[in-house]
Amino acid sequence: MELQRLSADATVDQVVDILRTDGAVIVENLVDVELIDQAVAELAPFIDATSMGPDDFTGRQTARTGALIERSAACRELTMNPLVLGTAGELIGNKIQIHLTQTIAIGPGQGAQPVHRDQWAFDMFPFPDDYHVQCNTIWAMTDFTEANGATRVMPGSQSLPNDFGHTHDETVCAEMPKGSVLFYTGKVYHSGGANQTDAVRIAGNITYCASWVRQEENQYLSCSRDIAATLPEDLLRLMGYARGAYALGYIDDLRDPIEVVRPDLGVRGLGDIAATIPKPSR
Ligand SMILES: O=C(O)CCC(=O)C(=O)O
Ligand SMILES: [Fe+2]
Repeated sequence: MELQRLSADATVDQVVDILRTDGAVIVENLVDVELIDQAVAELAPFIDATSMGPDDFTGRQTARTGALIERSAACRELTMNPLVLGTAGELIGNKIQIHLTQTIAIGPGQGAQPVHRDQWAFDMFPFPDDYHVQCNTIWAMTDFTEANGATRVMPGSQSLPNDFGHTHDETVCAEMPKGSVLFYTGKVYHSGGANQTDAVRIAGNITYCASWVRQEENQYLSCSRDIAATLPEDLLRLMGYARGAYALGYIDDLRDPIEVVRPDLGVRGLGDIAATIPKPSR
């Protein structure tokens, strides 16, 4: 089964429909390459200073560089891409927040990563098949080719049992030009590919999760207060400077957490508890 591809004028409904059936979809050339080149230029000193992964899962020839909100204005724009936010909100069906931000720079000689599901990060919690706790993106920050380690995906694998038994023979390759994005759910089996070239493959991996779970990358500690104070309200809320539900994440005397970085933006009270009661299903 091949990965489906959409063009940059794709709608949220089109992306979500394919995510529900295949677990992954590529949107080609969603942003200009200039934005990607800006991100890579902003991040280059940090990527260069990042140690290689400590194990075979993170990749011993792979540099994972986080804190993209702190470090890159271009990545803030990628994080807030309207098609991405619309898709994540619709798939998760809940208030959402940033789960993690990282570049994944797969170096020459890196072998393929073990095939896995990203939602295993939640300590293997058995989320129901129809509940999506997360929605993920991998932006191609270089061209992605089979030879340089493009992400590998098993489309349609989201309902298979949990095990490490899947091989790369069962996967297809998310080849795509720089500026394209691979959307994939937390349930679909996938992996980083093997890099058999002399050049580094760079991905911008930005993921989103339901606002009631713990984030994979701690946004409060990965972004300094000084930078946070300069960010727009919608991005701060997405980082987690918000209540994740009626009473989740307030500070001290029921205050809005955004007041820590932007005292002018705090909203009094916890929220509307009546709105949190599920409507009877039809
Ligand atoms: O680098 C990639 O293409 C995928 C990496 C990945 O799936 C992961 O680290 O969870
Ligand atoms: Fe993954």
